[in-house]
Amino acid sequence: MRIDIVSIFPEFFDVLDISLLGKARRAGLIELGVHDLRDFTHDRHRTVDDTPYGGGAGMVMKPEPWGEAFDEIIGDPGGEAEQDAAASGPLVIFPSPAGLQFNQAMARELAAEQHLVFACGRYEGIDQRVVEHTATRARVRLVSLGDYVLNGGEVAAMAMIEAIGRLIPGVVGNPESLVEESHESGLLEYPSYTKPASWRGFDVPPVLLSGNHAAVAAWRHEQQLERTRQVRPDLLPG
Ligand code: 6GU
Repeated sequence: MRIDIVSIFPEFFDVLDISLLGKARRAGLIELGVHDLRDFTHDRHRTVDDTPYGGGAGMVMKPEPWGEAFDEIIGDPGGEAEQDAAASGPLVIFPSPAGLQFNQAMARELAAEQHLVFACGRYEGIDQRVVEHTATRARVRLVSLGDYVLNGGEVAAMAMIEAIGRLIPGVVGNPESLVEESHESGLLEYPSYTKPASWRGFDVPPVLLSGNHAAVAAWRHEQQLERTRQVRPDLLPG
């Protein structure tokens, strides 16, 4: 998968060199391009924002640098090819608290894409025409991390890239470890234990030491249900 990121803080994404995703990049499973939005400005101050039409607090990101950044990253399919490009080309994600809420199902869906572009806005957001114009040459989605406010799209993009990246085949060494996690089954994950069997007066649940695989599986499923009932009843059907 190819991932491009446009941001005024490209150094935010330096951490993608380390850990699992860094390894995936070195293995060629993920190709990453981080672009500084200011490189697409032409004034001395490398201006990316301006005051909002209609008034109000804060600043809005100007459309021109975004347009030039996408010209370079997406290209301009033009004319007849536009429809095809929009169907099979990159998917552009605008992290935004006004977007559809990100979840594991969306991460799975996005992990099947060939090319993702993350457009990280700051301030009060990006001029809306950037979204509309980009939609004429690529598929576009506004995606939110949840119902709270971040200062910009960078941390949201990072969270999505980690959730998506680990679902790309080969990125996580043992694919079985992906199966029993929270949200994959629609339930929260069961609690895990390792040695020693007794620690500071707390014992590992005896069923896990029993060697009875069916009993272990049943206990784990019951724990998933109980945890989900307690903490996230909204995830349970009915
Ligand atoms: Cl994607 N962006 C910003 N700025 N704030 C958020 C968010 C995204 N998701 C939740 N809060």
